[in-house]
Amino acid sequence: MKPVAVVTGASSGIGAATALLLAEHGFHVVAVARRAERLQELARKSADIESMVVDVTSDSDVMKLAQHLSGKPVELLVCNAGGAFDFDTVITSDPEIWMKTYDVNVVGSVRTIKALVPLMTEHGKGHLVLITSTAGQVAYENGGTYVAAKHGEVALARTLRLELSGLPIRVTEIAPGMVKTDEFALTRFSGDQERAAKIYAGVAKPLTDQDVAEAIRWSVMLPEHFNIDSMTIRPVAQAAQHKVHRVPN
Ligand code: 8X3
Repeated sequence: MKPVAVVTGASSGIGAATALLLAEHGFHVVAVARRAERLQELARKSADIESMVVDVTSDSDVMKLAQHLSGKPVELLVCNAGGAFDFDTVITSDPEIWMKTYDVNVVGSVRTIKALVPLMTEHGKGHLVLITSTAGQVAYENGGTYVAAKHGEVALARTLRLELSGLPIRVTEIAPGMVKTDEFALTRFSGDQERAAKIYAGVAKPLTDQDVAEAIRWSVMLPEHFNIDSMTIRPVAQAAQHKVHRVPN
């Protein structure tokens, strides 16, 4: 039986690209997200992808996922579900958005990890990969909700690595910088295409979801004694969070 990889937030972007790449590299992938149609579309692309509608903010959904996986060789969990839902100063931000951002990015990962680690322990090995962000390393104006949540997710990865010490479970945190996906910036700007496009304006080659998937695949396929604690990846044009080379058009 092929090793099982669970990818959250798999209905688009980095999650979908990762599901496809892992399926090409010997995993049976359980692709989870909230949007059934998109997941089904993804599952049609590979016989090694099955889909399941799971909202990581729902205890009962995550419990259903664990039940479905019970007895299966679960070796990998990619905690990718997340996102930014505003671009606002702390002073003008909405506390509800703080809660939502923290719930999806941090507690959603916690829920899924809590549910799946016992299966990995039973199986005898496992790997938790948390897709954080360079927003988990440095603060930026109008990024408060997302910056705080991503700092939280980094802390989660670090804590887990200590607490799981002695178990054959690897913990990797991958922090992408500027990645151009279909939805990240659009979601942040509530569907405003013009504002979303400005994020990438003049940047020769932002990272793609496939680039991030490749970093995940590489970390996962290293020998089992070899743990990537943390990996920061950016396009060459982004020297630092605030230092992006843009070519005027
Ligand atoms: C996305 C990177 O720079 O928008 O995780 O925070 S950034």
